[in-house]
Amino acid sequence: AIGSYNDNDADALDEIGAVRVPSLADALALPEAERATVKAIAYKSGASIDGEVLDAFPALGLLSNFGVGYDAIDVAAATARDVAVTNTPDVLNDDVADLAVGMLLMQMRRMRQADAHVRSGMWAEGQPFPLNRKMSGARVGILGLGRIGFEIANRLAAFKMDVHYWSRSSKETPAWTWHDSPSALAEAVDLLVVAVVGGPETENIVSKEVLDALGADGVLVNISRGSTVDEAALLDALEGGRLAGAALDVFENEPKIDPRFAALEEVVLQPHQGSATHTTRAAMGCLQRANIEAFLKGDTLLTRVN
Ligand code: 8YV
Repeated sequence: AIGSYNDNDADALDEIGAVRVPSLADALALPEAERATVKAIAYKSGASIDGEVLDAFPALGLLSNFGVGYDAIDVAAATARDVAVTNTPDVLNDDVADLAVGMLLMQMRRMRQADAHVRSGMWAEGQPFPLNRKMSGARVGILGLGRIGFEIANRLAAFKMDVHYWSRSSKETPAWTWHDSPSALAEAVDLLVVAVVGGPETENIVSKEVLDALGADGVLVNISRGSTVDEAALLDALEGGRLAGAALDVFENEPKIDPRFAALEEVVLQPHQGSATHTTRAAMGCLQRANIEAFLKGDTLLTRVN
C-alpha cells in the first residue's frame, strides 16, 4: 500500500497483508527481492506511475487506485504489462457535486467576504455589506457530463438554472443544451463548471480562448484537475478583470499553488477536498480494498478501467 492512509484504512490494509509505505519513492526503495513479490498495490498518491515504475514490480497484477481520477497512472503501460487498474467511481459523486455547488454559491454571494464582514464587527457598526449576484435562474455550463458532471447539473437544475453542457457527444438529458465545443459552451453561459477527467486529452481544455468566451461576467468553477485549465491565462484574466471570479478545488501545482491566487479577492480556494468527507473517504477505501480482495481471490474486479 502506497500513500498516507487514515487509521481505519491502514488497519484494514494490514489485515489483508499489505506492506505500507508513505510514498512511491519509498516503495521503489524496497529491496528488489521484496518488490518482486508484490502482486497488488493499493495506490493513494499523485506521483506518476509509468512503465519504468511498473517494471520495478515484475509480479504485479493489480494497481488499485484510491480516487476516481487515475491520470497519474499510465494505463496503456499497465495494460501492456497485464496489470489491471481499478479506481473508486460513483461513491464520491455526491460530495464532489455538493462542493462544486457550494463553491459557486460562495463565490457569487461572496460568502467568504460576508463572513469576514460580520466577524470584523463592520456589520455591528452599521456598515451594509455590498449587494452581490443571484445564482438561481442563471445560465450555467458544465464542461464534461460524466458521472460527477451529471450530479452537478441535477443540483443546479434544482436551482432553476438553465443548464448547458459540453461533452464529446450529445447525451440523453433533461432539457439541457449540448454545445459542440468548450468555446461554444463558454460563449453561451456566464458560469462554467469544469467536470472533465484529467490527463493528456483534457490538458488546458479551458484555454485562453475559452476564458475569453466566458467573458468579464464569467465565473469558473473547477473540481476536476488543475491540468484542465490554462492557469497562467486564468490568473491573467482574473487580474486583468476579464473574468469576474473563480472557485477552485484543484490546481496545477498542488499543494504549493501559485501565490497569485491568494491575492485575488473574487476567488474561492479549496484544498482539493471534493471527496473529503468521513463517509465518502471510508467508501473509497472499502472499494479500493474490495478490488484487491477480488483480485487475490481470482474474482472479477469491481471497477476496472483497462
Ligand atoms: C483524490 C480525487 O483521489 O477521486 C479523485 O480523483 O481527486 C480525490 O478523491 C483523493 O484526494 C486521494 O487522496
